Amino acid sequence: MTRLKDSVVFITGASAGIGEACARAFAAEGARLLLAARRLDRLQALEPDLRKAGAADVHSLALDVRNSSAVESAISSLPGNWSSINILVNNAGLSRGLDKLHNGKLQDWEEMIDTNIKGVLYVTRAVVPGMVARGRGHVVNLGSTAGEITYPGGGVYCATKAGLKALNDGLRMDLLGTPVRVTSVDPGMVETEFSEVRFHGDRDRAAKVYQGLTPLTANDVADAILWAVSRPAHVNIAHILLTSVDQANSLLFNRK
Ligand code: NDP
Ligand code: 8X3
Repeated sequence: MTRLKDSVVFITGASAGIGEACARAFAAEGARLLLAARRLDRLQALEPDLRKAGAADVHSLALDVRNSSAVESAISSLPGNWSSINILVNNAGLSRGLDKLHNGKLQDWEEMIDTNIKGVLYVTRAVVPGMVARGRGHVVNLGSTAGEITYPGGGVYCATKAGLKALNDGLRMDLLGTPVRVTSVDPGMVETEFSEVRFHGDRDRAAKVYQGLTPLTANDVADAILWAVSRPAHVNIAHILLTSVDQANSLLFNRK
């Protein structure tokens, strides 16, 4: 088992949903949590709870992963005791809209591509060289069932997650010969703020996404991530695909 106590775990998008659940799960293992999101107030509000849950320390950063220079300077200016990141959870991401591609909004596309692809690249580029130099590290990327099978209206979101799958595999190949591990955790539907963000704050429409079925919870996904990163150091989990029992893939659901 890889022990997580006192490991520095950097989680992007830790202010809500899966990222927040990961922060709680790693806190319970005694990790040192480096948390990033645009809503710093939310991260700071979580800190007391995380410390109470067992986090060895917590450091929160206001960061928009779409801003390459902000990412670079946030990582290069970390205080010495935070700079040796052991685990990176590339979780920050979002979907916007469910329009047919030929009617899609350019602003929605830019946001998804800039966050889900370019944001992951910027953070990975800033963090992974240090892992290689120190001879220790694990990168976890949040993929999706959407990266396996495209669904109508989701073309651009699905393309970002399919692209991320390629990046995950490419990074694992490029890191061959180093001890740094790379894992993609690909959930199906998880009830978080994801759909509310997709529908630009329309809560009624968001609630309908989960009606009549039992979706995954953010904790279910955090569990899978915790399992992947706690395998013995010679074991690399390349890919975990998980759905609720009410979902077979991106297109097939059991709705009552
Ligand atoms: P939430 O909307 O609940 O959380 C998204 C998190 O990402 C928030 O903390 C948000 O923080 C952060 N975020 C978004 N944009 C940025 C940005 N530009 N810079 C920094 N942080 C950002 O969604 P989920 O927890 O569900 O989603 C987390 C990840 O899981 C995403 O990559 C998503 O694609 C993926 N996923 C989600 C599934 C689902 O059904 N929910 C299923 C499969 C994968 P803030 O707004 O404060 O910046
Ligand atoms: C999120 C899952 O099916 O809503 O990646 O796109 S889905």
